Amino acid sequence: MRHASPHHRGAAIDRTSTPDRRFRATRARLFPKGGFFVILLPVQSQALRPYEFVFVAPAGTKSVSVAGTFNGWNKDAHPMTADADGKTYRRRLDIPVGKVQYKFVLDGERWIVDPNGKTIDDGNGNQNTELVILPDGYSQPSSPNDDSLTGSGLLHETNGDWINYDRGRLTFKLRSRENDLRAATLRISALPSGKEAIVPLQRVSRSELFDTWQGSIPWDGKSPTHLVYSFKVESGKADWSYHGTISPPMSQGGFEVKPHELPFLRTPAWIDDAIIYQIFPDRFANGSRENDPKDVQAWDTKPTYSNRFGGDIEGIKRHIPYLKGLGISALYLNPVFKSPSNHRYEADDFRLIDPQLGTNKEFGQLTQSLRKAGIRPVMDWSLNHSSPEFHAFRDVREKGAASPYASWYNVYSYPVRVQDNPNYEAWYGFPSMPKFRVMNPPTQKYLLDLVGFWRKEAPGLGGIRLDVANEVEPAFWRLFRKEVKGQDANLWIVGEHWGDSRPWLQGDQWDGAMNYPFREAVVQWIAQGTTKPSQFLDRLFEVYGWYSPQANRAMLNLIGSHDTPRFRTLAEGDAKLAMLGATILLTWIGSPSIYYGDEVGMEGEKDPDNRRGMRWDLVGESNPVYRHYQKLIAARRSSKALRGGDPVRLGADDSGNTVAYGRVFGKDAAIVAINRSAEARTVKLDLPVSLARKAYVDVLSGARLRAGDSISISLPPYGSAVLTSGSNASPLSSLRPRPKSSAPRI
Ligand SMILES: [Ca+2]
Ligand SMILES: [Ca+2]
Repeated sequence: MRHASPHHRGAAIDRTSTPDRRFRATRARLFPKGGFFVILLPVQSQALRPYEFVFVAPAGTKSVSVAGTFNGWNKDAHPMTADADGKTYRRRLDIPVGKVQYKFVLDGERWIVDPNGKTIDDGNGNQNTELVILPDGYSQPSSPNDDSLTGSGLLHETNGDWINYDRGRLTFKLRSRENDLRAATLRISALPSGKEAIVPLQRVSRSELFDTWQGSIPWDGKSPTHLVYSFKVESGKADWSYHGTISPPMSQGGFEVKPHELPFLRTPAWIDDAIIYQIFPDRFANGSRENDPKDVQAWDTKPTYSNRFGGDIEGIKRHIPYLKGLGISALYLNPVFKSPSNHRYEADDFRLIDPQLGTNKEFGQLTQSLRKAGIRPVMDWSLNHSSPEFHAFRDVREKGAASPYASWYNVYSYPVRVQDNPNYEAWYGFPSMPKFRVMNPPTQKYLLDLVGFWRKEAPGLGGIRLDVANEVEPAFWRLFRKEVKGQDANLWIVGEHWGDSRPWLQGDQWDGAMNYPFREAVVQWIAQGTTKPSQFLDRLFEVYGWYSPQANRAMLNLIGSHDTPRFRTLAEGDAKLAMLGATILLTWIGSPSIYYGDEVGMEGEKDPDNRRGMRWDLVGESNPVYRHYQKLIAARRSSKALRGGDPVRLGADDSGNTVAYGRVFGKDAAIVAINRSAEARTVKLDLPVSLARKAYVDVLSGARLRAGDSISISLPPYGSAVLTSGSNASPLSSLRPRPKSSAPRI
């Protein structure tokens, strides 16, 4: 798509006379008084453009706000104001150019799409309104061969969105209009030494609107450094200097940054190598009949929203050998706090293990035993809300406004009524989930103190998954991160958010997020067959491009969870397609999370059916799905490239229905090829230097392959290959000189 959606409204604001305010002042500098030169410069860079949201509310609406990708879907961030007519609500905001999504929020809880906007499905069944804000100048064509530049597409800023530190290198990103530049170069010098480097940038991704260019210099991640830099951008025979403003080539001025002062995201090292297994505690294994609820159901009962199967901590403990044998290294447990529901997402008591699961002591023994077995336990905390039985809310129910806990919740009127349409703020309006005011000091203290409490109670704790984390104030997560990392920098913080999680992964909140956009891409191409290979690979790399490499590695990648239908069921029960999904899950960048039972090919519709009792009878080498998972896990454990390597795009063949990508970590390499067609295919790939001239083993078939500058991979119908480079790479690889780092250390 090249043009603004014809559906969006109110966009006719000032398209020409308002260059981004940050650049207005500097523009004048280019034309010094008395100067005689006149150079036609492109329109200046644009990060934001003003846009007015307009919504005509139904009668009886008390408030309307707009929430979207530009404010982290925060319904409180941007309330709209009613016109004199009392029903037309407006809000003018500066919106990032490019694609954004939003919804209107009525009375703080009803999320609706813009009836006058373009509705899109986010792939998870959620409908959002999509808005495309084009920078100036996009109506003209662009080419890397013409002598012109769409300056409004250029962007770089001196913050963590554009500069990153990871694995010994400082990386700089530059955005340009898609297909506009022939080349881009970073010119950088260090103060006070004046030492300089010229770094040619690589184009690392391309979307409909923008290209992303990137280059890096070595840095140790901590030494104080003062850097001054600018970008040389070239199109056709022309070139320009960009340093916030676009100037004639070789003009003075530059961005300045002290990288040691930037709050780069620092994630636990262990998560880079993790393979996660997710357990819904009531459904994994029943190790003790003594703690069973009175109405416990038979293990193979069809799940309902309320029935219970008696799964418990003892059951998990007894299956540690199974988990260890499977090769997983982290265990994500759905909530275990005392709770009235079988999913336990609303806690009666955040300091007490549900008696139907066991005791705090048993839980501590479990976490210790898991760690001994090389498995880091990850707890699931729902700090957004409590149950109505939580002591604070119970007190408010009993004492009303006089309760010392009244400030812990948003209560609209007293007495509190726990019933439909509750008179207090609740998650999704569910009376069973009264929402905390997490920034209320005593509430905040109670919730932050849980970190220290559970670190003691659950020795070996590896991480915390944050439920509905996009609905909690970012200010709270900033405090939460300080608390967690202050106690143990190795605790992994992973937030639940189903879309683009960039706002939370800037170094001050979470380490990673549930990677539902990844899942959506795999589901659509593999399970449902509704997208083409090229669309699939584009989307995978687009999502990858959202985040820093370390955030990508700390994502919880999944193809199914307690909140989605089982992958195999979405593939209409097809085991081969389920195995292709597993291949991608276990070979893409990010920490793969296996939803219990997927490894034996379990099925289940959307919840609660996706929470069936674990099928222990399906575990065994004769089960091809299980064998496939075993091989993939073993491959990931033995290949540095598969665990932490950067992804490399190799090819997508829409007519053959195949995809291939690589993973590269130093000299270690892997190639993954997927055939989603019913025919056998041979995929021929031209390889970049990082993957070429190596000896590979297909961990799925055992076949040995030797790659030259290209490779041919034979794939069975609905089959895949996972090639990992052996420790002794082909002697051919020594014939080609390795590319030298283009930047000297400064
Ligand atoms: Ca151009
Ligand atoms: Ca039990």
